[in-house]
Amino acid sequence: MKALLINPWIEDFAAYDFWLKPLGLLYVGSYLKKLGFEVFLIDLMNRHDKRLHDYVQVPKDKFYKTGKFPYTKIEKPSVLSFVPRTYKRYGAPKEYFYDKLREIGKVDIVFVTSTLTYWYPGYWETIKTIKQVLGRKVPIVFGGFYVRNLPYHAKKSGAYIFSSSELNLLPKVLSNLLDVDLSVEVFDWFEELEPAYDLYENVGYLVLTTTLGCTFRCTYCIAHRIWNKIKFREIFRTVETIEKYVNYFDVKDVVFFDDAILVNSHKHFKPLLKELIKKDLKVNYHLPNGIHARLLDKETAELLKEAGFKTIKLGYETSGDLQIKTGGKVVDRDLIKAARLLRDVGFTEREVSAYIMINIPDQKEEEVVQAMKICREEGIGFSLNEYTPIVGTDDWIELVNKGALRGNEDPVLLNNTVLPFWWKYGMDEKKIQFLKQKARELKS
Ligand code: B12
Ligand code: SF4
Repeated sequence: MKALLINPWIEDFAAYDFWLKPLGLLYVGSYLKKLGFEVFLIDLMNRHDKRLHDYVQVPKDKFYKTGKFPYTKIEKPSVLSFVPRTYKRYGAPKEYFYDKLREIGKVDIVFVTSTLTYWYPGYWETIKTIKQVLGRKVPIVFGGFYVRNLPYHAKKSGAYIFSSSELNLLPKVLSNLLDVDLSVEVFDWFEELEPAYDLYENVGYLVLTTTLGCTFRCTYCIAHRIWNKIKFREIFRTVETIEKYVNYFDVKDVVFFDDAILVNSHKHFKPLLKELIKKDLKVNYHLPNGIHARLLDKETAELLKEAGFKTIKLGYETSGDLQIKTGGKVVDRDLIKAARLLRDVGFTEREVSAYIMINIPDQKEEEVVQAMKICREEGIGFSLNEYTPIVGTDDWIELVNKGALRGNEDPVLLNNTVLPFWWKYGMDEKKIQFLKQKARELKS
């Protein structure tokens, strides 16, 4: 039987390919292969697909194969009409999608993934297009973070929703949908499978995760609610996967998406780093998903340097009382210690930077400025992320309880770019712009 995987479009005011790969969907691909499916992939967000150049001018890579997506200007959803920005569909043009769908031809089932909740218009448009081309009879299974977080909303896309992270539920779902017997023993898919990168003709970089879950409980984050507990993949398997695909695609950049890569590091990340150093694959490694400053020690810093890490993001978020109020994962002294350890082994501010969030509920402007100053004093960079209340987090529950959110907002209204234009409980656009200007001054 033939299965088609699709990484859908993103519709938003802004989007950047900061090493974006549909990791979850690639695991689904591997699982389907194990079930005996012939699997195809259309990744509408793969800037490194050579065929894309036949349809559109693809912006050149910026640093380490990241870069801007091609886009088409589109009309805003009516609920966003008040936002004075241009709305865009990022990714491959429609003609590319039509051609790819026609080329692959008849399939038995389609799988569409999702990530950020407020990107749903792009996912829905993708599903609509699939139906237009393949007809209404081919079942479309829709999964990923948005579907898991907002299943009732995702259902309105008209696809069959899979709102779990447990891939062992797939055989039963598929048996029902396709009316065949696909029974398979429950197995540890995260350990035994690897993301099915072989479905690509070309990629610019590799993205992997060596763990699932997080041991912290930050009030603004949902990651710890997605997986019941933290899971580590055996080191030798991760190394095997990296080596195999680095050689297969001849890529120079390998990216880790882990939420908590430093947890239990003497048993996990340190031995992994030592193996990667031994292998000497001549690639750049990147950690774009804020690591835990408190868990970083001298040995890890040295190993990161020796292994060839080029991007290290530290999760800092804010200075001030909110550090404890939001869960206590990091306080100033942890950040300072981590920055010094990394600087001592030779990392520069180009390689190490902290994520600072703006617009956390009850956050004061001074706290953001203070956090930026600490980064400057310690010789590391920083990037500002605008806060977004994620449905189901402690923050969101509190905001709903105190009436600062209704609880049933259209997900696009919770987009961090949109929030300052309407949400009177947080910072307004003027304050955000002031902090961004302050950031530019501190960086210059
Ligand atoms: C890595 C990561 C990033 C990376 C890259 C993300 C990217 N662009 O792809 C970086 C660090 C750049 C990043 C940035 C941001 N991120 Co982020 N990110 C993640 C993270 C940690 C992992 C996602 C992942 O790949 N997981 C591993 C795979 C294996 O899991 P999965 O995708 O869920 O797939 C599983 C299932 O869902 C299922 N599945 C998936 N697809 C499908 C499809 C089908 C058909 C089926 C059957 C099953 C299925 O199978 C998989 C196995 O179980 C998640 C948190 C998390 N732990 O999930 C946040 C998360 C998605 N990010 C989040 C946010 C808010 C952001 C930012 C907006 C932060 C900010 N304020 O700037 C930015 C936006 C970046 C951007 N423009 O892309 C939020 C989303 C909130 C929301 N409202 O949607 C999350 C949930 C984290 C959080 N804060 O709680 N992020
Ligand atoms: S913000 Fe980071 S440390 Fe906190 S729960 Fe989420 S993934 Fe874990």
